[in-house]
Amino acid sequence: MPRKPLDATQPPTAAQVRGAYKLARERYAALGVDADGAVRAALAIPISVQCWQADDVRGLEAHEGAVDSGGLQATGNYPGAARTGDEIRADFDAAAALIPGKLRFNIHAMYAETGGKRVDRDELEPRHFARWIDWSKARRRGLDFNPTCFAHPMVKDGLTLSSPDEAVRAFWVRHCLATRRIASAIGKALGTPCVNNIWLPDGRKDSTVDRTGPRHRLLHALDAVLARPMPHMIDAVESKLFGIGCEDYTVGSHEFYLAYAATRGVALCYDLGHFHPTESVADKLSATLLFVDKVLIHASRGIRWDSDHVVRFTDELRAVCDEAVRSGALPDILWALDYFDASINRVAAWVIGARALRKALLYALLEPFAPAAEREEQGSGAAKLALVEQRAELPFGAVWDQLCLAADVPLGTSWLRDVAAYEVLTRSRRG
Ligand SMILES: [Mn+2]
Repeated sequence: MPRKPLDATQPPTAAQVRGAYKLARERYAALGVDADGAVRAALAIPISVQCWQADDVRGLEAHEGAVDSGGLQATGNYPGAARTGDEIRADFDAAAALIPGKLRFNIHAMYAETGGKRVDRDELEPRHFARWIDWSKARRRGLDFNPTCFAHPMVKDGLTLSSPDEAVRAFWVRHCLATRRIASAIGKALGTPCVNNIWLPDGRKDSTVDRTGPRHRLLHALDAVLARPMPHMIDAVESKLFGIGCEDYTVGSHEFYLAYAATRGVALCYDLGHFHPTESVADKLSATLLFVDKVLIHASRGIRWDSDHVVRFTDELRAVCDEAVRSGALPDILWALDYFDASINRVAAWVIGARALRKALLYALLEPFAPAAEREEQGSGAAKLALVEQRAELPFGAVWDQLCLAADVPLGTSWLRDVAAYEVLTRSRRG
């Protein structure tokens, strides 16, 4: 008899999930871990999801005179990219129904909706984001923001806020000031502070001789942008190791922004894809948080030269979440996703990344780390190692399924069916 083909997207039943969870909860309780509490805590952590996965970082401007200004390149031509604000919002509504837990949305200045009128980036106002605000309000979701310091003719020789050209620098200072006003208006309208994260691509391709001048100019430009405190928003700054076309020198390096955030009282953004592959962001957290009040995590996944692959439940992501929980720093950490993959279904890319981060947070909250920490303190290295290693044997999957059940989102990979149905619906319209 021919065997029925296996359907890997077939989810477990609710009864199966409840049965497995009951046993798992006992197993964790025996190690001093409250699984119910971990599920609740993991669901309550807001994850800010990046709008730019929907449209390959194209933005909603006409792109008149847009230039490739370095460091950002979406690869792939999977059909169905969103073309308008309405399409991005509809796509995210579809994705959000498949992601458990509290979500925020994260937009860039280049997603302004100006009613067909050309409004340059230094003239943007809160009203140009009214549709994003209304949509977020209706869904009771927070909204985060970013200046867009790339893909614009005023990026000159790969430089923005660090340009030697005073007119260029002044333009980007005005743009960044506008984004802070917009972020403040967003935060006020939605009743939750809006994170405004400043990243710029400034750098040079090869054998940079003057490494001081651009950093000196960036320092003063940022001070001009951030001089006045703004209510209802949180300022953050984000470093990068290198970008395409600026392999030799990045003005806003890690050291630059670490020192900047510590001395200026702004949040520091760690993008997991913006470091040397052997460098551990997890290890940086405990040191950084001694000097910086808030850290913004951009969960992304670097592969060789690219920093923007879809987030997965990797060792690196787990290490960052573990460190956030073990150190007690969860209240000081803001979680966001930052990647864009144009080679696969973009709604699925959101779902996979957001579920992976939520999973890693739950995994961290379920860690029986107190006994291991005790052994470490007592100098029992082998016992600590054995206890840490035991974690892989615990029934984590049963708790994750329970979390999805509690959040009323599809179990296992059955969400793939929802994504496929949505794809059929939108493909006919988007061509
Ligand atoms: Mn980032």
